[in-house]
Amino acid sequence: MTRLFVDEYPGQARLVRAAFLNSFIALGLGATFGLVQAFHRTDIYRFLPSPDYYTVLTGHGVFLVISFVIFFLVGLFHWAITDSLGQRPTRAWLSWGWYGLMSLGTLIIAASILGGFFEEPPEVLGAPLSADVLFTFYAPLQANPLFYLGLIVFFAGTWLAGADWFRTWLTWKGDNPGKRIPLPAFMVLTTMIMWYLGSIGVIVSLIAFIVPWSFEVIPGVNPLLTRTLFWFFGHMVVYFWVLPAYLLWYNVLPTLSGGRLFSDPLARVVFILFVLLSTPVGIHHQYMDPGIAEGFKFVAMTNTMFLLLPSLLTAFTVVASMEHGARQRGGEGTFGWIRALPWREPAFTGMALAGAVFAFGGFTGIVNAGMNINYLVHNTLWIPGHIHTQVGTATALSLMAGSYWLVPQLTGNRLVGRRIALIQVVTWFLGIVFMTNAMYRSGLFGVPRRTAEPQYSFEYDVGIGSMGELNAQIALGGTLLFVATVLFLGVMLLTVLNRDSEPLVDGTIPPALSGPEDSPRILDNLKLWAAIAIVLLVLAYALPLASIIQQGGLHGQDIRPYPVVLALVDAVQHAGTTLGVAIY
Ligand code: HEM
Ligand SMILES: [Cu+2]
Repeated sequence: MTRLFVDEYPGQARLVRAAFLNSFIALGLGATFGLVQAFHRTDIYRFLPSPDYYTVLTGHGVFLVISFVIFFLVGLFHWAITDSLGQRPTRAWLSWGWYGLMSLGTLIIAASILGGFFEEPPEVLGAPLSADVLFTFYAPLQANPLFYLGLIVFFAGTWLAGADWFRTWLTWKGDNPGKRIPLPAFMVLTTMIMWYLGSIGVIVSLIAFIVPWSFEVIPGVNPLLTRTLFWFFGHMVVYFWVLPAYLLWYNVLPTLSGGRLFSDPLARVVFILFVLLSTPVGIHHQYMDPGIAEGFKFVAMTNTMFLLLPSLLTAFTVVASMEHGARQRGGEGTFGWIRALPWREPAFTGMALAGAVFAFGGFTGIVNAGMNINYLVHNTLWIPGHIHTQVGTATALSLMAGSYWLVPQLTGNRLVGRRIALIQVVTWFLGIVFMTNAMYRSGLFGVPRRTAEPQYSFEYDVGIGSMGELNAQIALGGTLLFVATVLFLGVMLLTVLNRDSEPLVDGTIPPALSGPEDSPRILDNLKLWAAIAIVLLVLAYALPLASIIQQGGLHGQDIRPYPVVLALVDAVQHAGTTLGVAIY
């Protein structure tokens, strides 16, 4: 007997489908931009003028890591809360309210970015409609005010979504006094506590500084302050991107492997560690920023190394669960059990490959985190290499694989093209191996990131292979990724249209081998963990922020672009005076 989410909660399924639809549109747009970048920056095929590269790159970053991932996340979380608590969210208008705000915010953001493609962008709110500020939108790069307003509306939507799920949980708690929070719901709630705490930085930065500055209400901003507030949020957000994948790995992957989750208590510990540690580490993105004392950077580095712990625990728990599943299916031997896993199942294979890539991303993350080695890779193509193994694959591929399992339960339609789905996940995996391998290596030879023209006018001296070979791999990898995206979207579209069919999946998630009753009750005390997280945040950020404001002021100097020629004349005159000769 298949138990379908859509039959039990038709209203909730509709909202999840709507969120997924937005997510998939963003994925299609973002992947197209990614392909353009891969061809442009390797100089293999160009059809846009280079200045437009930054519009493309902003769109790529924002559509993928904001719209694609976060819309999927809210859909997945809405499903997880409803399904695991067995409880409908209490107010339908509230649910559709956050969905509406997030969609409106996204439309505004998208318009402000895409406006940049016009030769003469229309004037909106006193500035040309364009937002070439990349997804790290701190000063001094400045976008049209609409871009920031769109972000604020979007963030408001996510806050409201969290409120919706907390309400649902409180209602459930009232009806089920003393019961342990089911694991998927626990993951949703802890992730949202993390999001509330971590997004405060960027919201303050937007409302107090960047928006007034973009409207020219205040003369300038302290760039280091907006950077620091951005990264206060900027590291936490990477976990916000990855935790939906974790939710799938902990809850769905063991089932798909034919077994059960190894340890529910360990999973709870992992999510609490993220609440505590994911925000007080943001300064590790600022090792190269002048104006922040080395000591603060060192503290951030130490915190970051602690943050490896939850990832390693996850690797252990998830692999142990897969092994358990494989042995249930008759797998034997030290490694022989791996063959007994259901490799023909696209949802399984996609998630397993995503997990494998995540491990590589984790190792390269340790390189980024080291204060001294970071100087080697900072702002090189190594960094997008890292991004694409983490959010670009661990998350994106898990979400796509998860869709193969979840979308049939949300639509009541059978998945179309299982073989194509299998080819799709493998194609993505191959694409990412080519692209990121070449990105990592290019980075080690100093090829910069975020530039349309990385070739300058000299030849890079690459250790092994050649620059041509690295570029070819980036273009090939990018093409495979794009093809995989198109296949995924095609399978999804056909599945949604596949009306008169019955899904083959069963949505039941079996209980963990070591269940919640084995974990201390204090783990479910969300108030306590939130309070400790706030203390850690204050400890990590109070002094650096105070010192930044003391040095540069709340609003800093006027940092409008300064004409270089004038600066040069000044400098020459200054040199002349110093030397005792008058130069005019
Ligand atoms: C079709 C698949 C994709 C291709 C071909 C692709 C290609 C690229 C390339 C070539 C860059 C480097 C641009 C530069 O630094 O000059 C880049 C940057 C980036 N990509 Fe992708 N990518 C793809 C999918 C993804 C996905 C799925 C995600 C996340 C969910 C993602 C997130 C990012 C981010 C965050 C950056 C950095 C943006 C910035 O520096 O502001 N990409 N991508
Ligand atoms: Cu970080």
